[in-house]
Amino acid sequence: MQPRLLALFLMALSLPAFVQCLVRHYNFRVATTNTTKLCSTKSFVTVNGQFPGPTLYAREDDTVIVRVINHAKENVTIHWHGIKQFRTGWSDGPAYITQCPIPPGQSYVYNFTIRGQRGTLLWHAHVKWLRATVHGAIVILPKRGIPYPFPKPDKEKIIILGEWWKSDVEAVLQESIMTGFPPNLSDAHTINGHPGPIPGCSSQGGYTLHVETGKKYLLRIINAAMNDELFFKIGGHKLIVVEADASYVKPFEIDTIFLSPGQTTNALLTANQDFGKYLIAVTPFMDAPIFFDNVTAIGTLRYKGTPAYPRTIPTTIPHLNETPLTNNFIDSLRSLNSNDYPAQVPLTIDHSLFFTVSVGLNPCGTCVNGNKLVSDINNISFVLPTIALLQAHYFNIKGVFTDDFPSSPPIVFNYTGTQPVNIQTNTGTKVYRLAFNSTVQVILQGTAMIAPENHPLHLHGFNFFVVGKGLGNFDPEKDTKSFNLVDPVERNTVGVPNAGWIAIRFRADNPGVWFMHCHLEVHTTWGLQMAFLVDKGKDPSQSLLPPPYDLPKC
Ligand SMILES: *[C@@H]1O[C@H](CO)[C@@H](O)[C@H](O)[C@H]1NC(C)=O
Ligand SMILES: *[C@@H]1O[C@H](CO)[C@@H](O)[C@H](O)[C@H]1NC(C)=O
Ligand SMILES: *[C@@H]1O[C@H](CO)[C@@H](O)[C@H](O)[C@H]1NC(C)=O
Ligand SMILES: *[C@@H]1O[C@H](CO)[C@@H](O)[C@H](O)[C@H]1NC(C)=O
Ligand SMILES: *[C@@H]1O[C@H](CO)[C@@H](O)[C@H](O)[C@H]1NC(C)=O
Ligand SMILES: *[C@@H]1O[C@H](CO)[C@@H](O)[C@H](O)[C@H]1NC(C)=O
Ligand SMILES: *[C@@H]1O[C@H](CO)[C@@H](O)[C@H](O)[C@H]1NC(C)=O
Ligand SMILES: *[C@@H]1O[C@H](CO)[C@@H](O)[C@H](O)[C@H]1NC(C)=O
Ligand SMILES: [Cu+2]
Repeated sequence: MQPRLLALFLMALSLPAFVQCLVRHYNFRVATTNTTKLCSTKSFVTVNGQFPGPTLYAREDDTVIVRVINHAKENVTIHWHGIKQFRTGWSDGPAYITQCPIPPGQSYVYNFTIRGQRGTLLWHAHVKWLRATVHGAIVILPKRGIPYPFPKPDKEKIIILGEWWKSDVEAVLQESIMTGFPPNLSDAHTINGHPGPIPGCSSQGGYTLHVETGKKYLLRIINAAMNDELFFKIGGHKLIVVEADASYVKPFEIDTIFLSPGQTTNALLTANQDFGKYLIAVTPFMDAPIFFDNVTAIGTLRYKGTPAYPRTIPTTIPHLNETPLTNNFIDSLRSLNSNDYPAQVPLTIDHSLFFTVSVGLNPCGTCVNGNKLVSDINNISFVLPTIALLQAHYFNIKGVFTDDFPSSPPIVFNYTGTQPVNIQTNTGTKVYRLAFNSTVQVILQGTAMIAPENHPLHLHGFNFFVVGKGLGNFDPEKDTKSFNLVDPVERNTVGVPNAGWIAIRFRADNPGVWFMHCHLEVHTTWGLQMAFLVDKGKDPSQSLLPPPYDLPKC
């Protein structure tokens, strides 16, 4: 080979190193869309006119630039759920926590780099209840040339589970705020926007998953519902779970997936059954006997080459209160913890926190019964400020928040026993302050107040390890002994079991203000929220980047 050609050849070989990290540009046009589908005629807000919205594709280490242009009448923000946003808190998205919302007619550029994560996440609006229709998938592929740590699938399919109200979702929220009562339950669950049968609504085609015999599919499953934890099941087929919340897990086989709102999972499906149609069921889980939201979304898996009008092969539909089925799934999740993907569980703890999560009742003069349902962490129902917390922190604006969020509840009681006589809460805008790179353990303790329920808690800015889980009251002597500090699952959203507790650990290596809240939107609305303020480190590379010039003002 001639020297010049050889040089070119060598350059071509090394080229992938140069093009490995890309900058990916997206335009998100937020606007009001009219629909006569989905059993109602209404206008609702979407991104680029799509429901669910567009998929954001990136590889690990890519920078993502999304220009969000607000053509709707409502204030908008977008949250990149599960993306760690290292030093880029300005791009995290929760309204009045990291940014003021984008007003109608304006735009804002989200700019972040994806590091140390690969798998499926979701993006969604993070203001009021807009995320009901403003959401979509985030697909993070491994770096170029790095394979999946599981058999390569032939095809990938995104499956987004949602909830649909026939009426306007903001009206449902407003009605609940006015009355003090729980908001109306949704009218349907959806699979990629298809509801399947809805009572009192002429049947519309459900979602169809087309498969070919012998092929292997990677299903990227996302629970984008507002208030419902969901079971997902495909008749006649097993699924092999390989990832949760964009972290690899030790593969395990199961027939029913269980996801809380905000949780995502990747599972392999092999099309190894006879030709035909198989039922896909998406149905809610509620182990507290308060509501009976039992509308199942039905879809079908269909083999290519199946003759016309085959019989659909059924599946047993999980019961509303089938707690053991949820535990089958949750207790199988373990970090992959391989050489390439080690589980870096903090083994020593700088901040040991104990947070109760509850529902309460506060006086409300204008409400129907003179009181309203509220929700709290350590007896504080969080009040959203009118200036974003991150802005107040960065520019040192006084009077927006205080940093005295308590590390334990004010009153010690039998959390999962009889409820205390006084079920009122305090209100406040408080953060818990953490030194840069300190390690944190939080015991999230459910209580029996008013409505003991499973609360899926979501933390922004970090992944955490779920080191322990149990029923009843957490016992520091006994329960810490059974913690898994070797290969606990790493994720961003975890269910605090009904009348039980969960233990999480993380390293506060991301400076900024990071929201933690229940991902049941109804409880977030009622105040089940707080924020961590993580100080900057000594090195300039350990501080928040300056705010972008187009950061919305309020
Ligand atoms: C949607 O419907 C409303 C009320 O019927 C109408 O005013 C509006 O122009 C429609 N918008 C679009 C984008 O069609
Ligand atoms: C994104 O952020 C990086 C790092 O701060 C900066 O260099 C770049 O100019 C930004 N890009 C856009 C389009 O704002
Ligand atoms: C909520 O449900 C009640 C009872 O079905 C109904 O009267 C009311 O109009 C609903 N509210 C909204 C905003 O859809
Ligand atoms: C859903 O629950 C309601 C109220 O408990 C019950 O009347 C109805 O039969 C249930 N529907 C299904 C499909 O299970
Ligand atoms: C707390 O209440 C539960 C349920 O009533 C009871 O079983 C348990 O023994 C109580 N625990 C303590 C420490 O009193
Ligand atoms: C919560 O705070 C309220 C108001 O200060 C108080 O009355 C109540 O006893 C507290 N409850 C608990 C469980 O700490
Ligand atoms: C955080 O602390 C750990 C353990 O001491 C250390 O290994 C790591 O380098 C620190 N990270 C930073 C960014 O300082
Ligand atoms: C939109 O946000 C601005 C700034 O926070 C606020 O003043 C305004 O009331 C909001 N508008 C609506 C309709 O919520
Ligand atoms: Cu909750």
